[in-house]
Amino acid sequence: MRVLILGGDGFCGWPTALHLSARGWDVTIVDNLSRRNIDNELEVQSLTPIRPMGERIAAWKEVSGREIGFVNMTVGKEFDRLVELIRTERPDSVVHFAEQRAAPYSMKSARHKLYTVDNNLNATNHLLAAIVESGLDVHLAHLGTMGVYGYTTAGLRIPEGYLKVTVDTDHGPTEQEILFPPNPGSIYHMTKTQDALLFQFYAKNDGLRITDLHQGIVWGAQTEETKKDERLINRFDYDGDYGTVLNRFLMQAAVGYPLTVHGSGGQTRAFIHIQDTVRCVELALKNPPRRGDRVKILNQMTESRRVRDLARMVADLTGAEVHNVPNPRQEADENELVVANDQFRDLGLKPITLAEGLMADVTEIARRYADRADLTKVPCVSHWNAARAAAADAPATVASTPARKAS
Ligand code: USQ
Repeated sequence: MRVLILGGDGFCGWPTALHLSARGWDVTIVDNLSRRNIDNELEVQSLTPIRPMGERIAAWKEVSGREIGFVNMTVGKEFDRLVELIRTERPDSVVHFAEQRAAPYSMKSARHKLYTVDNNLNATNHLLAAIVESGLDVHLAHLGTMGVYGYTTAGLRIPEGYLKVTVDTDHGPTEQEILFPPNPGSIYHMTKTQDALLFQFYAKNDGLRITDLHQGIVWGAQTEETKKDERLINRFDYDGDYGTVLNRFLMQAAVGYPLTVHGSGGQTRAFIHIQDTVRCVELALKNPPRRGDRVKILNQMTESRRVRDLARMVADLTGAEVHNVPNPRQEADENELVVANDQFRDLGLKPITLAEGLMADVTEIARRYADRADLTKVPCVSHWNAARAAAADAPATVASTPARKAS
């Protein structure tokens, strides 16, 4: 089976490429290395020493005996090359990670908003149009986000993409299934809600086979394959733009930085370990929709947690201090989040849940590379609007949780 991994140099893309290659897939990575360029722009590096793409691929060949191809291409800008690549490679599937994925980065300035919309929507539309143009029957699996649903429970278990509604018609009430109403909380999340409409259109108009994976917040750093050799190590973001909440807390604990809980920490979010991310992508590729099916939407998460509870777990594990800082984001202080993930469970996923051993693993990696950390990059300085920026300048009004001494 052949697969193109668009965005295969990133935090989810690289371990997915290795996971599929290890299971016998013929993998080609397509990436323009934009994530590394953003590191240069932000003047911060992955905590872990990721290697250049050529070295990564050579190390994988040495370790596994397997080849991975690499094409340097901007998916949303080089349409003719993309069509040619699909025609030449004739992949069974394409996995689409080639989008700017950080909400805070997308909200930094007008320029970052424009870049995120331009990059993400063009990548998705070019890819869909290129698959149609190639004339081949290629399954597309896209990495979407739980954030398309917003984080309001509305008293229901968030379904997998489609919502049953009853509509009053001239013939009385009738039942329909509609796309779950989008409710994005950042420009980045908004691009994923727009992707969903592109998918609906191309599935209906061109019969494309599409799977959209609505993923929660990924935590952890390593998978079975990235652990095999230091040259295969995955990236680990800890900065205020790209670092995600649990990995940031574990890293902060490792370097003695008080855990940065935004506001009350009552925000509930969905989580998944990076090892489960790669398993889910494999399961999705092995179970594609049939031609003519509607877009298949799966919730790719394994558990929901409140931010302050995560901070408490990390503090209990490591003795870290917890600080409540003004929230730079425009988001609800408190929310419930109950999510259906029956499809992956039915496909056989045995979810990894937050366990001390795995959290300790991440802390151990953070400790190992602590001297690479630039602590000035830890605070989140990207504000959702002017009022949030002004609040950040004002003296903090939210009290800190009493400090615990490091053991
Ligand atoms: N938060 C803190 N302290 C921090 C960092 C974050 O309290 O130091 C809070 C945020 O305010 C937010 C929550 O933690 O309430 C999650 O923030 P995050 O940075 O971990 O995640 P988010 O910005 O939502 O985005 C991440 C990925 C994105 C993915 C999304 C899945 O960057 O690519 O789509 O998680 S989800 O959140 O389920 O939509």
